[in-house]
Amino acid sequence: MRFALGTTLTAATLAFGQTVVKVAVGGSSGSANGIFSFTPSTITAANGTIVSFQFTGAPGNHTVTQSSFAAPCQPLANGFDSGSVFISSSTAPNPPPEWNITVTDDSKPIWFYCKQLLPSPHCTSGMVGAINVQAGSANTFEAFQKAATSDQHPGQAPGGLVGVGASASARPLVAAGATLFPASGASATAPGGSSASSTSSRAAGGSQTPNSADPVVLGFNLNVLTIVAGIIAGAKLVL
Ligand SMILES: *[C@@H]1O[C@H](CO)[C@@H](O)[C@H](O)[C@H]1NC(C)=O
Ligand SMILES: *[C@@H]1O[C@H](CO)[C@@H](O)[C@H](O)[C@H]1NC(C)=O
Ligand SMILES: *[C@@H]1O[C@H](CO)[C@@H](O)[C@H](O)[C@H]1NC(C)=O
Ligand SMILES: [Cu+2]
Repeated sequence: MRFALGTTLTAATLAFGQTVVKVAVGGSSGSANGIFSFTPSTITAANGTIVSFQFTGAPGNHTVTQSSFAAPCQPLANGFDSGSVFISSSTAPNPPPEWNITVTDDSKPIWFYCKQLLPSPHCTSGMVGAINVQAGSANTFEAFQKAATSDQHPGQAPGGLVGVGASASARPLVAAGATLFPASGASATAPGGSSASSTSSRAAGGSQTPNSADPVVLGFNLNVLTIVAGIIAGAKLVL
């Protein structure tokens, strides 16, 4: 029984882990990495780690969109996507717009880019990032970023909250001073101008709206249930 309780506490630590890694989205004029950047551009993040994207690039209009090593500026099927966060002022709101994703599989690299095309395609300027690049692999961040600069047409198809190896449970938190596009989760423009509805499959673009059937939401609820059950079991032990 002691062992069972210990296991439950481990699950609680994973579900509510304290490890948070912040990544700045976009730079400002004069930033060391330029305007079209994620800083840091590479991070290592174990399962359960929250990667907290801080939209501090101002003025700016940026996304965090999952891609792949093979196609750095194209959305990955079933990938995550923040949508566009627009800041008009040259000073980012404080606190800045924020988007958290939680790493669910640290065994493979997670590649991402910014979809924005204006004033020139950000991905083509090297606005890409990576989580858990594997040491010794030929798939280096430098090779990924170099490949990004030769894609002149970054893909615009919307992704979802749940990605491959990392997932969000909500859209970015955007307070006064910033705007989220698309404004609502249900509508987004797919390539070719057709409208992707919330009923379309994730592979075809997916939905930005958290769905109670999403694995991440179910997983969270199951974890909460596990913890509650564990606390009850623990209480019984004490009694
Ligand atoms: C920000 O980018 C999105 C996606 O391209 C676009 O829909 C939106 O109009 C842009 N916002 C502004 C204010 O330029
Ligand atoms: C992280 O989670 C994934 C998916 O469940 C699993 O394959 C991987 O082994 C986990 N990593 C570690 C270090 O346990
Ligand atoms: C992101 O995660 C941090 C750490 O758990 C939390 O303090 C913050 O409120 C989260 N932000 C959002 C927008 O959920
Ligand atoms: Cu950008």
